[in-house]
Amino acid sequence: MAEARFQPRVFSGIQPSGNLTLGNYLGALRRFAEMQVSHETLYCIVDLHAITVWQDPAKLRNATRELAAAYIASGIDPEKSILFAQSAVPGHAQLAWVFNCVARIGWMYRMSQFKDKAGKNAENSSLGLLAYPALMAADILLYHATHVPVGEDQKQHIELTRDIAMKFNHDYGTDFFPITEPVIEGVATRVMSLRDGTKKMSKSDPSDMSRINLTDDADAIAAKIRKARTDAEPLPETYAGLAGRPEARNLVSIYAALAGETPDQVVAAFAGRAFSDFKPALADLAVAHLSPISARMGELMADPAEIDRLLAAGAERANAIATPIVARTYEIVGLAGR
Ligand code: AQP
Repeated sequence: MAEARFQPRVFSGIQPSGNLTLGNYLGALRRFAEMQVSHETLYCIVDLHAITVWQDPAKLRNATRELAAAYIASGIDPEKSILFAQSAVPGHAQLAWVFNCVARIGWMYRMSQFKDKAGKNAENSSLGLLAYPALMAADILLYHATHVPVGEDQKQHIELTRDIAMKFNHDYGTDFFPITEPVIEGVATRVMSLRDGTKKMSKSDPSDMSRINLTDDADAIAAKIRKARTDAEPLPETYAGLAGRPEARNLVSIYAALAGETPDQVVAAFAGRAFSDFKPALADLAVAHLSPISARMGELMADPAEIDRLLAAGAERANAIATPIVARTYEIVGLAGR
């Protein structure tokens, strides 16, 4: 039964859970800005996701505004893209409940992000942390989004979103929800920690030296890159020659992403040279890219009322798409409310 025809529509979100990193920028923000040129785009500040682990309320409110500022400073135009906070659109929580009843508990236990974040004490983590991927499926499917740009770490959650859409469609004999495609492209879909090349660069890593924050100043960026873990070997002739050297590969990939070059071009330009030569060039490149973003974020944060106004306008536009989709979902399921 062909109930819906799906226009290409892009949705993605970021948690307002603290310092945004170079990983968030290269894996997500920068690509979001590129996609708004050619697509209808919705970009969300997923504050309901953030509270799956405890957040200080005042800090959460500030982090929401700061993330809105980062979106805009990274090139997202709030007139063109729909930019909003998740909690301002009730449909996210409404659809998430339906998906909690469609998804299976076993699917949630298999998610590697849950295993990583819950750690050894999984029974003591919030129920929301376990159900996180059902809320993420609701975020995406609430807008019938067809494409979701994300970093590599979110691939498993998008696969689960597809499973939830398929099971809903199957259980209710419909094709109301699209089967969404992840968009994981570029050389920096998984930026690694500066202290451990096998771990993702993350805003919640306890070590600030493990990441470059979008708000770091030039001195902090240079110091973090100078102290980034590497090895004593020089750069080889080709990127393939960096096999087994995760920290070195990470720095080369970051350089390539920032410079708009291939990793092979970067390695060729520095072949035979030591990391002590490479690191200052990488630091200059990172500062040149991030300084204007951080300066623009500062300007935007000076007027929080304007950020709130932009987010409210975005929420209104998002609600206009979401409300009929929730109403139709409730009707399909047989719920009395509209
Ligand atoms: N290291 C990374 N490399 C590439 N992409 C990344 N992303 C995150 N880290 C990297 C992408 O950023 C988007 C938003 O992520 P998020 O904030 O919603 O949650 P996350 O993936 O859990 O990111 P963090 O930094 O690790 O946050 P915390 O520490 O709060 O959990 C996603 O598209 C993600 O792929």
